[in-house]
Amino acid sequence: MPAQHPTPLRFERLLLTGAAGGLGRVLRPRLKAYCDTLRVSDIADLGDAGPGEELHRVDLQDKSGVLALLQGVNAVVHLGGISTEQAWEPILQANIVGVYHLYEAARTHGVRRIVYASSNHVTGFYRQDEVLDTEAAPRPDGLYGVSKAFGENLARFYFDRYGIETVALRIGSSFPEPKDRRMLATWLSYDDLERLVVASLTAPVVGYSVIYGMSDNSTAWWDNTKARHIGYRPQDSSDVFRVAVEARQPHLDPNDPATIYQGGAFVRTGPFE
Ligand code: NAI
Ligand code: 15L
Repeated sequence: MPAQHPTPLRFERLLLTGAAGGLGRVLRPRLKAYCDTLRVSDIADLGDAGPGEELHRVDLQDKSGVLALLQGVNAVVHLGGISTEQAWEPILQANIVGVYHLYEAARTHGVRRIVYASSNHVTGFYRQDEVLDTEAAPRPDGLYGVSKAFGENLARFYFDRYGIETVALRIGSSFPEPKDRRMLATWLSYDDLERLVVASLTAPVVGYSVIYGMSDNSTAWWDNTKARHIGYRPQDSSDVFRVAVEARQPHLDPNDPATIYQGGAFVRTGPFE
């Protein structure tokens, strides 16, 4: 039975990986309210350090770099890595080798909790007429989805073996607005993303948990009932965009795999060289 550790509501030092990316740039200013020091990392340029920030330019492939990155950190929000379907080699290095480096570094330094940006593409080959709960078996829709399923499995192992807690966020589509009809179901507003990440960091006990990252959308393919212990309450909804989105995309091809499956166009993207 792994040891349980109290979770502080404010952290001394939080690590945000992937801080130069789309969601990293959203969360970077917001997470400062929850920690004394925010350490941000990416392989890409991070700009200048703001008050209370530490900048680390680290490639997730670099085992010793990742080890140093996690020193002195209380908890991690792990967004870094390849975020779309791409060639195997970058996915392998960032999302498989990289996530292993992250968990090994967490084990070495005694980091107790990781909020892991997984993806809805772990279950992208379920149909859009199915509603999944958080225990549905993975049906990845590409190598990217497979790599996120690997990260989830690794996280589960590091909890069972070493007691490192993880909340795996199967994020839907987190953008300023839903871009198409599919995103009316998958959309996660930026404010709800913050609520989800903060709830995942601060819930007293999470063990290894999976939760889908979506706002309170009327159309939904996912049921987070089994993740209620995390205490995430979405406040936004794609519904306010519905009329405009449907006007932009009035017709859907019922034979298009992107219309049939939850993963949308990811189910027919690739293979890449
Ligand atoms: P993004 O692609 O904009 O950001 C990812 C960041 O990771 C980039 O800044 C990139 O430089 C960095 N990165 C890539 N390879 C790296 C490496 N080898 N070492 C260090 N850093 C590396 O992606 P976005 O949209 O910000 O997503 C963040 C996370 O959330 C990703 O893990 C993505 O898979 C996941 N996610 C995002 C969704 C969304 O709607 N934005 C939906 C589902 C999952
Ligand atoms: C993801 O996993 C991607 O990171 C993001 O760019 C979106 O494409 C999202 O899924 C989605 O399914 O809309």
